Amino acid sequence: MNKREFLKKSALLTLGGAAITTLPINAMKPKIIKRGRKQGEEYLLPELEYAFDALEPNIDAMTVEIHHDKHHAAYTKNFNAAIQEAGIADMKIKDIFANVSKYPIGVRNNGGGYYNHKLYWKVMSPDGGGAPSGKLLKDIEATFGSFDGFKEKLSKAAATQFGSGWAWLVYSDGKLVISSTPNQDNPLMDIAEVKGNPLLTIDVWEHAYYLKYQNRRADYIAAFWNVINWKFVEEKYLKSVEG
Ligand code: MN3
Repeated sequence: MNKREFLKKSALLTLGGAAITTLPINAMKPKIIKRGRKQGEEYLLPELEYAFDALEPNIDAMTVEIHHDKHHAAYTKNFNAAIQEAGIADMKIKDIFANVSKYPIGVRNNGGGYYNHKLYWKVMSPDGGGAPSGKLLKDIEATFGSFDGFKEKLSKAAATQFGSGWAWLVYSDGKLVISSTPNQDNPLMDIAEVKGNPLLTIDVWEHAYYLKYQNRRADYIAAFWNVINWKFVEEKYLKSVEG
């Protein structure tokens, strides 16, 4: 060790010693845990990456708070219990979904509830809205005629899903497809009519919009377009295409 390195190391040690009394404010903030779930570990309620009121005025703060902290939390808790009880807690979630018809209905309903909401929070952002770009935009235009045509078709799928459920943009068999599912079903499940990789989803359960929009589901769907995180959807699409 030369003198310069020695001095640098001493300075770091000194800093280390002093750190206890001079913690920067940032160090006090809770960390968002990004690591993947290890086999057999419990599924955790993912932290929201924005504040409850960050999607206002399109989606109101109380709806986001109850939807995340109560509904999504309950699905997560019940999914952990359901896979424990079914003896499949060690399985990967995609393998569970691919065989979901063989398991108790609680696995399907709560597993879907856990996964679908996790994706739903990701496809929204306070900086969202507008239109996608690059390959996704090009392929949407080639598949649905235009971005407006796509918007109309996905909105219609969301508006006409009877009762509770979800509308989807799916990468299915090398193509972009719009679909909808009842309850908490999703395109990764063996029971889905359109199977594939989910890219974008709209929750059309009443709990997703009723406080602000009451029975006006169409108004909620129109507002949803203002918060779509296209950057996230584009990345998910490129990964799906690459396989
Ligand atoms: Mn929901």
